[in-house]
Amino acid sequence: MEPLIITTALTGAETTKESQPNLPITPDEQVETAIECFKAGSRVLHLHVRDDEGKPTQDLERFEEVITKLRQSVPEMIIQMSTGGAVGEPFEKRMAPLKLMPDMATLNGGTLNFGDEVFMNSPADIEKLAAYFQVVGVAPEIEVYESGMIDYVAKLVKKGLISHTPLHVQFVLGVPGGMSGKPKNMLYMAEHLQEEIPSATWGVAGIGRWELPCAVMALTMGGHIRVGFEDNIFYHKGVLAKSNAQLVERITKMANDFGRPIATPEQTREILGL
Ligand code: KMH
Ligand code: ZN
Repeated sequence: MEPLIITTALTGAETTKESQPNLPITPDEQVETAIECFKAGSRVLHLHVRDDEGKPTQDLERFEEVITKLRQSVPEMIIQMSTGGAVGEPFEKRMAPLKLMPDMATLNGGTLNFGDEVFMNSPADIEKLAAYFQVVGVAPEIEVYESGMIDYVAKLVKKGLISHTPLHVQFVLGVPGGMSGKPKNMLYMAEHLQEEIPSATWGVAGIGRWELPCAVMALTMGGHIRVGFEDNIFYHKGVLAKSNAQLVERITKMANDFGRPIATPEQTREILGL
């Protein structure tokens, strides 16, 4: 079976220390978490950063500080910076981290209601960001929250606005306002992606209670898996996870039991075309 890539979304923009006391927010906490998660089998780090007050920021200096420390401490981990940021962040600020040449960065495939807010990704902004990815030569990971976003991204691929191959697409399922992580939704998303962008690879980030059901589906379907406190803070219903690494360890154990190998750093780069 295709080796499994586990991505850790360690911090995010929405999760608070109040809700999850073990949320890594300082650069040192983020580096320590990255080391633990790499050891537990994770190969990609989906990175948001926080300011000194713990608030989400797209500040370039903070990203640079973290990426520099990560490259020293865990050089084989693939760093994927967020261009999504927090809801309401100006688009220019969201684009800025690409200047730091991470291995990858996210490219969100459309606008959706995000809880009580609206996560804006206008066609003009998406196309501008897609063009910027090509200029700087960073690999995008496409974030899609419902199936229509796959159709839209496929159009950008056909127009040549997105050219990285194989294109890696993350199904983010369970955001209040987006598609949920029901098995039939996952089957549909995977089939639809295969029809529209046959060469694409995919992973799933199940939000909240959808994290584990989506992971189990992806494990058997040959997709990749994202876990971490950006998406889900619990280990079991009502029981907080002790760390991001604990969530990674569970997926690694499931994969081992199931007989699906964990991707090595080299295999991860090959699968993602890095
Ligand atoms: N924080 C969410 C509004 C991304 O990283 O590209 C968007 C997000 C997506 O987290
Ligand atoms: Zn994110």
